[in-house]
Amino acid sequence: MAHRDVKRHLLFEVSTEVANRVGGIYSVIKSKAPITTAEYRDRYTLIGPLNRKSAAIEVEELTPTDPYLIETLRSMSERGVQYLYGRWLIEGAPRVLLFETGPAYSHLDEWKTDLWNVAGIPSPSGDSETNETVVFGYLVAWFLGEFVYHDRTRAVVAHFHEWLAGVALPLCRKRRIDVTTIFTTHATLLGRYLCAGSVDFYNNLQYFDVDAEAGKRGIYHRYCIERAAAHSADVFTTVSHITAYESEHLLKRKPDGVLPNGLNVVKFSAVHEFQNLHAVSKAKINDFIRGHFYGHYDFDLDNTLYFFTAGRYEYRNKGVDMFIESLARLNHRLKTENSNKTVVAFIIMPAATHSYTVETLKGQAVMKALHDTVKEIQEGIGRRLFERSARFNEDSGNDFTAELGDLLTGGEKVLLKRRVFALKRHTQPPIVTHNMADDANDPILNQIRRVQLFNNSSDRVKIIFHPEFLNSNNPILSLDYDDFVRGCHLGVFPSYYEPWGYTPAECTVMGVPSITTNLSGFGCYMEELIENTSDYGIYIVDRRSKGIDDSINQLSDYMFQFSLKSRRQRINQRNRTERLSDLLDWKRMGLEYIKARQLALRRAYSSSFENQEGFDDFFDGTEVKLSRPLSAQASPRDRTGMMTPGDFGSLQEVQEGLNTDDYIGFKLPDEEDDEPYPYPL
Ligand code: G6P
Ligand code: 1S3
Repeated sequence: MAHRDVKRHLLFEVSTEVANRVGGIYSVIKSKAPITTAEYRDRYTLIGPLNRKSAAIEVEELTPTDPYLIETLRSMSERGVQYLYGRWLIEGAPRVLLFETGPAYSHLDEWKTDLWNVAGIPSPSGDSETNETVVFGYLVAWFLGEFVYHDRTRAVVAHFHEWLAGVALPLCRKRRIDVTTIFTTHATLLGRYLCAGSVDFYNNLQYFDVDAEAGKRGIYHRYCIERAAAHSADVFTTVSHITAYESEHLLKRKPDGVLPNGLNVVKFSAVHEFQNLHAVSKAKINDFIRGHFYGHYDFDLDNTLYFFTAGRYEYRNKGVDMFIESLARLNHRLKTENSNKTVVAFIIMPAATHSYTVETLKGQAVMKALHDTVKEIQEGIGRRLFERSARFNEDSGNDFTAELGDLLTGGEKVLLKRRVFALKRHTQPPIVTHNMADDANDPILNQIRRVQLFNNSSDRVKIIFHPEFLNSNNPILSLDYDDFVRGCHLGVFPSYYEPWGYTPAECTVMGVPSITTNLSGFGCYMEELIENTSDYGIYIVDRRSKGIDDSINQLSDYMFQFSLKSRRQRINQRNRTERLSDLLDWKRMGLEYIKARQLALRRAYSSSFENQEGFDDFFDGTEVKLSRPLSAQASPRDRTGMMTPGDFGSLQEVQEGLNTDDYIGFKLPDEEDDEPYPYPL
């Protein structure tokens, strides 16, 4: 590699979710933007494919000012490449370069042939996602190659997320493009596919015949891209130790380190503000519940707890199977123990639907009509009460209190009666809020049918399946996801496959307790950091060493124990949960990204470090401050101190000699060899 200025290096971060919400990676790069732009300013650019619909809302076009960038883009556009360069309208306002893939499809066949020739990666026709990946990858490699040809002075770090952005990695290596590369995988293709089936994944990871498994699932070519990306990168990382272990066995490269996901933690100036927000949001959920259960609204909202699960609809991977079964057991237990609590469990997972059901809309409409009528009558009564009080004459000999008995007029009584009659219904309150495209085969509905949680009056656990993400324009539950979370009491995420898991992390920073598992990156991370996690509102179900039935019982027991808490105890627990948020702040988590970039620079431009000032100075230049995570008295077991996530990872010895022998929080089972293949081939 040429001698380049590593201190003023540039950073390009490449992902298909730049200014384009698809899933978790969008959350990663968007929430990380403030700290990355604070560190790099205009030396940071995110690169993604152009999705005109979302870019129209999220991106403001800019004219490039960097002479090398201008030169590169001019040369590419002369050869027909189209792009949008601009500012992503999010906190931190990073620059983005979005390539239009459509016009470049004229090169598709040529590039596919090249990919086969240079990297041995096949790309069969008919897989549009792979075609998109190939075109995008070639555009990115083209851009990087041109850019470093024009800019010969500064070092360049190119950081790629997930296989969908990975095609450029083998190209950078084969073409010897003078950049240093990082590849971060947020899951593995095979991991996701294998876990979704009925395989004992974690106990057999080291035995899978990866090529055969990928072939059987029709994803061999995608798997090749992912594996090539992992092997071609200067630095290979993933989001948790559990996924590092998985990557080592399925992608056959041991990650150099773990870059856990952070959040952009917003602190309120008044500490108690988040508790007030809980009460405000809960009142909105209460309104929805009154409508949803109209005619069967026979439980006390003051003694009702809102549990929820949410995320991508991956029935088994996200543990929805286990959640529903545990709810059935919880229902039984609450009934037998004569509990006065009602649990309403929400499942928020998008599925194919044909809009809201009439029954769901009607529930909200009749409750709103009642509410409006009561408000009108209330105003009438108020006016009459005021008049009577103002005009009351003690000398009249009339009894003032007796006169108050007929404040409600005959007309008002009739109107009220009509509204109350409209609340009658002979059907059960619905489980699902939408007309499902395939009701009969929906796995969530079928599991609910199997355990017979039908929202009967006698049930202490009620279920509401909302198969669409929430937003504040929603006609029945008008809350943005974050506000909905704040209004709930407990998030339940019993995932089987969860490389990180933003959902419980988001609960934590909002001060909402949650249940996760020791098969999720987040769960392992918290378990490693805090001794008594449940005191802090992080309940971790053991899905690793326990059998499925025991795990379900543990989950059900956690929920039951939670139902026993008094309001005061819940408030105290929320305070403790919220206090953990510093642990998840990018100000802390982002240090791992810094270390990964340092390692990448050292690996690719080692000669450039010789005349640079010391590594420590270099590192200091980033000006990232670490805040002490927890208040002194409330500290859980003092494992945290001033440690950063990297102290549990492998990038701490960033200069040399990485130690990835041990996956913290997720250790390899003893490798007893000569086991038969885990299941029939
Ligand atoms: C917050 C509010 C309190 C409210 C409480 C309800 O703490 O500040 O005013 O009483 O929430 O908590 P709960 O767990 O019963 O929803
Ligand atoms: C992945 O998204 P998912 O929900 O498919 O990436 C996320 C961001 O790193 C991660 O939190 C999640 O566990 C992964 O599964």
